[in-house]
Amino acid sequence: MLRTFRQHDIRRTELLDGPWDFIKDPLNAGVQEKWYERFPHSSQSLYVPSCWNNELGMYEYEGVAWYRKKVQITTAQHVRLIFHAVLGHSDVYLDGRHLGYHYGGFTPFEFIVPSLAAGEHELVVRTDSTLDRLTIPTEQVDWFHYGGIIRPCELQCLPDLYIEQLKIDYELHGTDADVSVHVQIRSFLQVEQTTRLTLSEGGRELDSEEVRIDAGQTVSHTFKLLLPEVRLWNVGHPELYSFQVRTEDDDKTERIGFRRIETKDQRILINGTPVYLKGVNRHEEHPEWGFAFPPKLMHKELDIILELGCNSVRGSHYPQSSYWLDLLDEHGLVYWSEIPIWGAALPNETVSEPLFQQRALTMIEEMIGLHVHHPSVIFWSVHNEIDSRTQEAYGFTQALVDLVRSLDTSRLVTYATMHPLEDILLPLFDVIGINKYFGWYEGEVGGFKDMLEQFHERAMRLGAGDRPVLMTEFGGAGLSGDVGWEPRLFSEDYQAYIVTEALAIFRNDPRIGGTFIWQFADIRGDLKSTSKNFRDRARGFNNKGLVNEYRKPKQSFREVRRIYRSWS
Ligand code: ADA
Repeated sequence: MLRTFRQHDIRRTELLDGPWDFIKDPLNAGVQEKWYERFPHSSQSLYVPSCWNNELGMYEYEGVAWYRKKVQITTAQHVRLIFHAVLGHSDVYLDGRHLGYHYGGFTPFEFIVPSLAAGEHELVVRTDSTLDRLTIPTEQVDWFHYGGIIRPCELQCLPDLYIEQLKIDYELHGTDADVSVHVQIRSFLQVEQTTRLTLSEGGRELDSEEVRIDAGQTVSHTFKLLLPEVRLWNVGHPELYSFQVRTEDDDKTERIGFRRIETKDQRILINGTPVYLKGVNRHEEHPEWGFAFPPKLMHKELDIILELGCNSVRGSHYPQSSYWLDLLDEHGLVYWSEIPIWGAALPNETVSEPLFQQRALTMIEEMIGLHVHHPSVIFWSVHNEIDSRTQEAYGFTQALVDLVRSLDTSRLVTYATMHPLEDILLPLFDVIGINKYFGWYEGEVGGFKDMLEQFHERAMRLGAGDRPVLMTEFGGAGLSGDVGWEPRLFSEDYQAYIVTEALAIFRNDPRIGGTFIWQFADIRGDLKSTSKNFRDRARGFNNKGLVNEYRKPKQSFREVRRIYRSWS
C-alpha cells in the first residue's frame, strides 16, 4: 500500500506486488546476452517489494540482479509505470525495448507507454546495487545498503487526456489561505479536445473550468481561490485538507495541511508559535524486510515513537515512504527529510565531481517532488556530515541550497554538521544541525557544554548567530539485554547514562531548539565499511538504538520516555 488515502477514484491503478522472476548476475553478463529479450530460466522468484539481502544465501550480495514480471493488459491502453523506489542503478525494459535508466534509491521514477496493445507483456528490470566513490551514498557508509525493488511498482491506465501533475501552493494571511492549484493535463489525441476540469476539497466542489488541449500537447491550468479561516495544521493538531481535481475520465487527490514555518531568534516557529523538537533519528529498516518496510509495521513504529513522547522524526538518511509521512501528517509530527549523502568518510575531491553533484541535485529535486505536499515536512536537508570546512564543500552546498530554494520557499533548509567548531557553511542555512558524540567517540559527555559555548560564539561571528540549532545526532551503543550494576561501555546502562546527561545539557541551553537522538532502532551495518571504519559495531549492527532492531525497548528508551514526556 502506497498511501493511507486514495489518490484516484476514477483512474485505474494496480500494484504489481507479488512474486517476480529473479536472477543474480554477479558477472554482469545479462546486457551482453540480452536477458531483457530472453530472460534466462530462473528457479528463483522474489516477492516485490523487498530487498534481496533478506533472502537465503544473499545476505551480503551487492551487484547486479534482474527481475521479470508478466503483465496482462485486457484492452489496448495508455499505461504509466511507476517504480516507487529501486535501489541504485535501474534499467527498465518492456517487451525487450529499453524504456529508460534511473539512478537513485528512495524516490519514484516513471515511464509512459502510449497505446500499449492488449495481451501479455514482459516487464524486465535490471538493477545494480553496487556502491562506488561516486554513488550516493558512496562505498563508505554506516548502514547496510540493501539491493532490490524496495517499494511497489505501480501500473496505471491513462485516458486520452490525463492529469499529468497536480501541485498545490498557498500563502497564509492569518488563517485565510490564498491557494493556487496547478494542474497539468496531457493529451494523447491527434486532434484538439476540450475537457471540464473540476476542483473540489473534501467532496465540496470549489471551481470548474473548460480547458482546451491541442493534439498531443500538455496544458497547464491554475485554480486560484481564497479559503477563509482554514484550520491550521500544527504539532499535535493534524488538520488536513484533501484537494481533488477531476476531468470526465481522470482524477487525482493530494492532501495538504496549512501551516506557516519561520525562524526567529534561534527558534523554529510553526504558525507563529515556537516549537521545541523532541525527536529521534529513524532509519526505515528492519532485519526481516530491509528497506522494504511494510506499512503495518509503520503503524507500530509510530505508536512506539508517540509512546516515547516525540513530536518529530529525522528521516535519516534518505527520503522515506510516503505512507510513513502520511502517518506523521495525520498525527501532527514534524519530519526532517534528507538525501543519502553520508559524508563522514567522503573524500573532499568527491564533492567536486560533476557526476556526484548531478546525482545529488537530481535527488534533491526528486525528494522535494515526492514529499512536497506533506505538512509534516518542515526541513529539507541537503547532506549529513560532509567535510564542511572546505571551499569545495561550500561551492557544492551553495548549489544544493539554491536548488532547494528555487523549488520550495515554504520550508527550512538545513544539514547536519560534524565539525561545528570549524564549519564554514553555517551562514548558508536556515537551521543548523549538529552531530556530536561526547561520551562515546570523544571525551566525557559533559564535553557538550564547552563545545556548545564555543559553537554559539563562532556562529555569531560568522553571522549565523540567529539560526536555530538542533542537536541532530548524539548517543552511544547499548547492546540489548546487556545490563548490570554499573554503566559499562556497550551496556544498556551506559547508553542510558550518555543520552540522559546529554539531554539535560541541551535542554538547559536556551540556544538549542530541539534534540534528535541517534537513533530510534538498532540497524544492520555495512560489513565492507564496518570492517574498515567501524570496528566497534558488535554483531555487525549499529547498536545505538533506543529499541533493538526488533523494536524491543532498552533502558535508554524508558529514560528518554520519562524525559521527553516531562518536557512541555
Ligand atoms: C554519524 C552518522 C550516523 C551514524 C553515527 C554513528 O553521525 O550520521 O549515520 O553513523 O554517526 O553511529 O556513529
